[in-house]
Amino acid sequence: MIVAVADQSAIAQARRMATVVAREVGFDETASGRVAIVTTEMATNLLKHAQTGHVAIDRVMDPGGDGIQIMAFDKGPGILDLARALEDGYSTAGSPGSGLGAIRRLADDFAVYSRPDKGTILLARLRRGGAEAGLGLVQVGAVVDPYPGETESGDGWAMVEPDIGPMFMMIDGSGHGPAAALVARTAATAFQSLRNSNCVEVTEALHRTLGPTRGGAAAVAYIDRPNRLVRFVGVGNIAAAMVSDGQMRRMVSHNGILGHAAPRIREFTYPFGNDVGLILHSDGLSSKWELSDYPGIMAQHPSLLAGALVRDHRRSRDDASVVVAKAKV
Ligand SMILES: [Mn+2]
Repeated sequence: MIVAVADQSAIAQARRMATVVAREVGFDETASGRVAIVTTEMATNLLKHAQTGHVAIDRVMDPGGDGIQIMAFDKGPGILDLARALEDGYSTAGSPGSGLGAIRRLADDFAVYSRPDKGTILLARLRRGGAEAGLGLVQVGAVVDPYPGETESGDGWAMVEPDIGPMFMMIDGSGHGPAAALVARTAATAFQSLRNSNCVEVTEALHRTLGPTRGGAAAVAYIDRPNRLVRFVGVGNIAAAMVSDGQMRRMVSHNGILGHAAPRIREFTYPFGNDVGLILHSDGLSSKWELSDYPGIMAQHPSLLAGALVRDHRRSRDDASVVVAKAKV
């Protein structure tokens, strides 16, 4: 969920939201306290250095373990000297400046993407089990933000990591609110229980499962390591792209509403080279973006690109979700 930060009251709002998610994840008092400090520092930094921006709070569910992700993004002046900004006691705003150094110390994962005059994306993750020690062959970053005024999102995503490679599913339940959220939950639960690496069979199974619901747009993407292919099935409007060796290719979906009308469930394959990345997002984001707008970002934590796309391409009247993954090959 995303909070717009333009004044002091938004700092408390972001902190409250983070505390709720921390409780959902099962953090104890001490860990929840750390989450509150990190969120407060990040929101305060936005006001100080960029005047306005957004804080995104997301639950983390990936191979590194359960936790919470707090991201702050702005279109401010950028951090001109990152090394210096990370020093304790240093602040460009002339305050005591515990800022970035404190956030980095308290977080299990910390990353920054900043460009002069284009703004900054700051990532902090805190995990129940500590740092991303359990992180295996895939690194995942995501942001989900409900329709304005709704508390639950009709967009959702899930991943499974069969022995042979990671597989991702994104769903955009038709409409918004509780009925759309039911679609998202139903699809995620079904996807995780299937554990089948055949994208067409998975999509057909989701189509049957979603029959009694409103249905929605959905995509399934599988990084098939043995065959060095990304396998992709898309029904309806989920934007998808794969990245390898610095080149991005958009992947093809067919029209339809999964659960109701899915006239073509067809797999497309895209070969990859020395590395592979995956980007999936719902139509809560415009698809008019280029990876070249964010030089070097794929070399960093994938949540930073998710944050950048939400910052620059969020449409206001819809649920929004974006997942970025990087896999070792
Ligand atoms: Mn949508």
